[in-house]
Amino acid sequence: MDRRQLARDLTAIENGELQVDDHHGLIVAITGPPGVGKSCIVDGVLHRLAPKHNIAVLAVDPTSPLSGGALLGDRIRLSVLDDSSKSESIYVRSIATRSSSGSIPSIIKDLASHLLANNFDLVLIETVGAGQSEMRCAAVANRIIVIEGPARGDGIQAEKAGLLELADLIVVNKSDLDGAERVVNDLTISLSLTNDAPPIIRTSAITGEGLDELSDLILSVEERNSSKRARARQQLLMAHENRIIRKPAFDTILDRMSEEGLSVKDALRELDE
Ligand SMILES: Nc1nc2c(ncn2[C@@H]2O[C@H](COP(=O)(O)OP(=O)(O)OP(=O)(O)O)[C@@H](O)[C@H]2O)c(=O)[nH]1
Ligand SMILES: [Mg+2]
Repeated sequence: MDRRQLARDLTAIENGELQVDDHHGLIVAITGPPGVGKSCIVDGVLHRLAPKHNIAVLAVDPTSPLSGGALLGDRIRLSVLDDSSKSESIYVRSIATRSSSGSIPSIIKDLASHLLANNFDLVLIETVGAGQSEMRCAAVANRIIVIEGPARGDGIQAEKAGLLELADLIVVNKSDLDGAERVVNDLTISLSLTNDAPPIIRTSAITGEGLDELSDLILSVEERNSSKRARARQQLLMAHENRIIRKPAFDTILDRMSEEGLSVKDALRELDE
């Protein structure tokens, strides 16, 4: 595969200059709070699955428009890329969530589809599970793995973010540290009320515990019914939002709202016309 052509295609997709059709295949989102070990886990998984599998990684960079793209590409430093026997079957791309013409989740969906159509058998999306837009990035995938870590005294992060509902698998990372066991127990208890609870496994990106199992599960984990529905919900909301954003009158209506005091209600009515 010609990497330079691929990079050019992906840039064209990001810029809205290349349309792609949905392509069937495995897209797995790896999401969780900042610093929980997502990138280290992706690295460990790539070490195990490459070169047998061709894997693309889309790292969604939450760089704010204020800090610009300075950190771009730095957030995901993968040791597996130094191994030439594996790096040829891996492709990594960072996506900045800077303001862009299109919606980030739908761009990610298109990038993933294009990669699947170009010989990659797995696309991993690394995204920080922090807010609504990140949840939508994860909902683009057809499997979602939520990474948790030892509690930091503020309860279960993912639960707060509503991410557990989307999870097909929960990974408690940093099992080498105190407190990981406690998180596993807390999660098990809070999920015991759900009839289709996701499995929970423990990993340590430092000792390697659980990474073989996780690598297998990435390829084989079942889609839960409730996560399917939660993803469908996010996707539908996203599609609806895109439809409004793409209306030719959208920008002028925003101008009129800010400059002439057009009400939200009237704006909606005009958009519907
Ligand atoms: N003790 C321990 N440290 C870990 C483990 N996994 C990752 N770390 C450390 O946690 C820090 C963050 O790891 P990353 O992989 O960058 O975490 P991340 O979730 O990708 O972070 P963001 O992308 O910034 O949200 C690094 O200093 C890692 O060395 C683990 O299993 N055990
Ligand atoms: Mg990371």
